[in-house]
Amino acid sequence: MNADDESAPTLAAPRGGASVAWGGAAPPAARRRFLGRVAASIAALSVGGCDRLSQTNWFPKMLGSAETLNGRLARAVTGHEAMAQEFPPADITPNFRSNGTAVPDNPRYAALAANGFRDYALEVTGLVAKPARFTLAELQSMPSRTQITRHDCVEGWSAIGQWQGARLSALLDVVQPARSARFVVFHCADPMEEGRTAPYYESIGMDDAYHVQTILAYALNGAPLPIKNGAPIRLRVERQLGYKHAKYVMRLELVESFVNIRGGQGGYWEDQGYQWYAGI
Ligand SMILES: Nc1nc2c(c(=O)[nH]1)N[C@H]1C(S)=C(S)[C@@H](COP(=O)(O)O)O[C@H]1N2
Ligand SMILES: [Mo]
Repeated sequence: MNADDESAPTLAAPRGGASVAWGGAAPPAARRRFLGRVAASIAALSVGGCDRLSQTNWFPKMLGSAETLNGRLARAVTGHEAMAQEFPPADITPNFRSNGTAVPDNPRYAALAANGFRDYALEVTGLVAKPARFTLAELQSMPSRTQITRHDCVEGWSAIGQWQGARLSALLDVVQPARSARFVVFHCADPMEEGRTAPYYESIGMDDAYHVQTILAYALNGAPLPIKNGAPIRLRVERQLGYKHAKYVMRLELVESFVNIRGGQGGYWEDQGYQWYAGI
């Protein structure tokens, strides 16, 4: 791959805004182009066959929520189990930078942090048989995974870090999602606007939720997760872009749909126009 392969890679432009360029360490352009061609041909097919397809029962189920289309296309090509690339320790970026919130402006969070997060508990609510709370110590004693991966931010930077965390699949096995649960929503501690009414949030589908590399990370590069990187718990969902990796996670909510949550697009940045499925 040469530098020319990285031409014109952009995320879908936010509504009414400028498009966001990739940084230098973007993923293989060839795969993106391939996905793009697949997307284009399926889009063409769908448009051509729309009237006929929409008569069937499965069509609304399959395409009823446009936000899942990119994810379905990516999985059609790469499979549910496809792994994000992992790296040797020598590749770790010495000082993993912070982006977005570096310290949540939230008195409740400040009190938890001041006490070393000993009183923190991750709540799990929504469509589960057994709603639960997990202290940090409980999360640290659950089945875990340690992985060295590259974080790609749409703002044009990447960094490689070693993350350790509880497997989200292990936590889901405890709370037992209902069959109707289709998304895990991550509610964070950091308010994004004046008045503290709108904290950061994100959501992922169940295939990413059960993926082996999807963890609730409590350590970075062998040390407790720094506050600037999301302490005490931040999501790692390695096949997607940086903004999906919710920091300062306080509550998980299992839902069938996120249309009634906040702006209805499944995440803080999605509500500003970014893609819900942010595949790398
Ligand atoms: N709660 C919360 N999570 C967040 C953000 C944020 O501002 N608040 N920023 C996102 C973005 S855009 C990126 S690139 C990563 C940055 O993670 P880092 O601070 O560990 O580098 O966190 C993501 N998760
Ligand atoms: Mo980002």
